Amino acid sequence: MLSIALAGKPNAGKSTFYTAATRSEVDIANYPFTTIDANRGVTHARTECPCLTREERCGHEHCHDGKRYVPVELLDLAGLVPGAHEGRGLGNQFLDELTNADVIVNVVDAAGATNAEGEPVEPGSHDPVEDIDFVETEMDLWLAGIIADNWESVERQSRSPGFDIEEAVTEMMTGFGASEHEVAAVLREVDYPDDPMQWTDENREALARGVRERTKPIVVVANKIDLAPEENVQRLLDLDKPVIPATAQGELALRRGADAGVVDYDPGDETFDITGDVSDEQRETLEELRETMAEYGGTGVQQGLDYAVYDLLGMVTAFPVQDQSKWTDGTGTVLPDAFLLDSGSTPVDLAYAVHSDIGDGYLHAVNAKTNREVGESYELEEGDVVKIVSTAK
Ligand SMILES: Nc1nc2c(ncn2[C@@H]2O[C@H](COP(=O)(O)OP(=O)(O)OP(=O)(O)O)[C@@H](O)[C@H]2O)c(=O)[nH]1
Ligand SMILES: [Mg+2]
Repeated sequence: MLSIALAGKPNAGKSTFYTAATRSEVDIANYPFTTIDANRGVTHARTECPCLTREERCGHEHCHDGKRYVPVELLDLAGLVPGAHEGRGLGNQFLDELTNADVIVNVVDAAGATNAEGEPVEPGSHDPVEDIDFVETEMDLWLAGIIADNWESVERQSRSPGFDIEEAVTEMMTGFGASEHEVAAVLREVDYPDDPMQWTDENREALARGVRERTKPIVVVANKIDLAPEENVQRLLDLDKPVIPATAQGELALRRGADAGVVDYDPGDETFDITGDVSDEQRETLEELRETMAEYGGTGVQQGLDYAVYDLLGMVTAFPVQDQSKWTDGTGTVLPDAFLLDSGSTPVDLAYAVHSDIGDGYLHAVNAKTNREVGESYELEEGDVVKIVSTAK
């Protein structure tokens, strides 16, 4: 499953975002380092369900009126402080977890109500722009440190005939989840000595930064917009980076309200209806939230997840079916599964995602929207419904 990690300084609202997005209750509190051990759960990316092109909605448990929710993993990590790569704060073990994720959501306190260490301060008194870059820097320095720890082995290899620095570095970096292609692209961009003995910390940091930039895209979630001065949010939005304004607390209130049957809201909606009995105080809070959502186009939680999955990673959602006219599986469930695949994926990749046997026995595929057979090199598009014909069942 695709994995999204929530990173950022302590007290920014990561666990609130996580609780809202996964609906599993974890500790939330207004002091730094509430979370110590990582929380791991399932949330969803939202897309349009292909059933929208048909007369009837599919009725799948993950389809609400044509809004389709596709499972992805979400990780809630301990807060990160400047110097974490050297062991400050809760240290650096969890930087490992960050680098294992496919994409990172950097949760920032846009209200400026917490300082660099995550301690509560007067709202508006800390500049949230300062909280953005350090997450990248900590990841880079941590990775550079690991490269340095492993450098001796590269130096040793260089004594053998036929040593190739590019090969040696590529082998090391693919161990961290980078592809050969990505490492090659980084090495083309940075200057480095051919002799590993002459590499400096700067060379290793440049390598680490290049690999991290290519393999760990980051979206900033500017959280606490309900509390934030508007100019703070605007300054964050003006940065030359992807920034999604959000109120994790607002999303949590709506999700709890929806679970309790007092509000009608699907994650990612721009607004909601109050459908049950709420106290005057609750109504007032909800009406304030409605105004904030109107200003920013929703609570930003679902939008942040969707941005990570569809914009940063460029994934496509494909729906395999067995019956190309009814769009069902063998038991009659309509649009039973949704798979997130890298852009450029083919029907063969989808077959392997369903099951390796289906992939191995792949014969051909039919686009069930057009009822036309598609070739092996056809690039799947968002929302494709595909019947795979395979020797395996
Ligand atoms: N006003 C407002 N407060 C929020 C929002 N999101 C979270 N908070 C509050 O911010 C404080 C910290 O929230 P947490 O979710 O525990 O933050 P965290 O980033 O997980 O913190 P650590 O685990 O310590 O790293 C709590 O008091 C939350 O209620 C929001 O959108 N608006
Ligand atoms: Mg937390």
